Amino acid sequence: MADEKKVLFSGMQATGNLTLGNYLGALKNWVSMNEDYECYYCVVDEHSITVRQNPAELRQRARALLTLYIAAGLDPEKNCIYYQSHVSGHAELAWILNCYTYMGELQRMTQFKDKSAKHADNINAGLFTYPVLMAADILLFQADVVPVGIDQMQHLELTRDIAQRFNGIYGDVFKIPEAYLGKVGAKIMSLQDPSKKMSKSDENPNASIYLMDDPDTIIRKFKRAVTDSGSEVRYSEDKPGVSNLIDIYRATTGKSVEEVEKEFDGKGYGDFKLAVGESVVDVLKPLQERVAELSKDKTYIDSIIKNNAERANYVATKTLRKVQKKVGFPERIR
Ligand code: ATP
Ligand code: LTN
Repeated sequence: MADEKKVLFSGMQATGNLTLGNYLGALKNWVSMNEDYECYYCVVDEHSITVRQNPAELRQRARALLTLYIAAGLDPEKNCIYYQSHVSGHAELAWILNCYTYMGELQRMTQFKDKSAKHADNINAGLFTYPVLMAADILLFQADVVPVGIDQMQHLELTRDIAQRFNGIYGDVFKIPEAYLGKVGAKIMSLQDPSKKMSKSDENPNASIYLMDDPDTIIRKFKRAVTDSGSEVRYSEDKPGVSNLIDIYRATTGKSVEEVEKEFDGKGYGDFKLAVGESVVDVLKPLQERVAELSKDKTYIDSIIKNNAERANYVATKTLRKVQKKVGFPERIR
């Protein structure tokens, strides 16, 4: 990896089943950007335990997610793909940054408000400081760019504020990261309620396309997708259901809004929904096949996990030691 490349960092939680929203809003962009950056793709298992998890399931999901990163086209020889929990610098830096983040800032985070409403019986301190751990993830690697979906923009703004505050006190320690939003697909909406984002934690399985759904299920879910009054396939604010399906179709086929509208001119919603479903099957089928193939190669995946954790640890420790020195922790005696 050439030294002059800019750094890209991103991550996903190993909670629930990944959706088409995760793929089109994040993973797909990671793949399209990865040649131009020095990339770190993290499975953020430490973030996952802010919501109660079944340990065996979390372990299995974390591995499946790491495998999915590779299956999606991220080459683990060229990109650093690893588990957050294997690099202790994440938690260590998060602790330090907690002391440079205000309660008021964290109280404003909409994800915290949403998740505390959803998990009212377990509003733990980790859920509250979740964005600080995310800031630590990003700043530890001196990332220039962070590709995410729209829902993570507020966390990214906070990351920048924390970094600027820290730099203001101690000099230039952290690179100030920029968010990267894809042109299409940065916010895929629920198929059952187009005012809500498609989410892996939605209780209604028909609201989301899961990346591992089989073709029949995918087609069925699109057929059942909520559309709007009228019968025209047109992109507009008063047609949120149809517009969401157009966005999905654009993201899977690369077509423009005009091309899509023209293609379905004079045709009804039925034809359109079927075409969207088929385009999603075309994207997900090869991905699923590759996941199945890769999952069989335990030795290969294990070697990726080991080597990449070492590489990530090396880079993370460099930033961590610098920060520890700045805040006044005693030097290590060698
Ligand atoms: P949950 O719904 O359980 O909160 P999530 O689906 O938001 O989880 P994350 O692991 O938090 O999943 O997100 C991983 C990445 O996918 C993030 O970059 C996020 O912005 C993106 N993402 C999630 N949902 C969507 C969506 N509906 N449209 C576009 N991008 C999305
Ligand atoms: N908070 C993100 C996941 C996440 C992340 C990160 C994304 C954790 N650390 C660092 C980008 C960079 C989420 O919930 N989607």
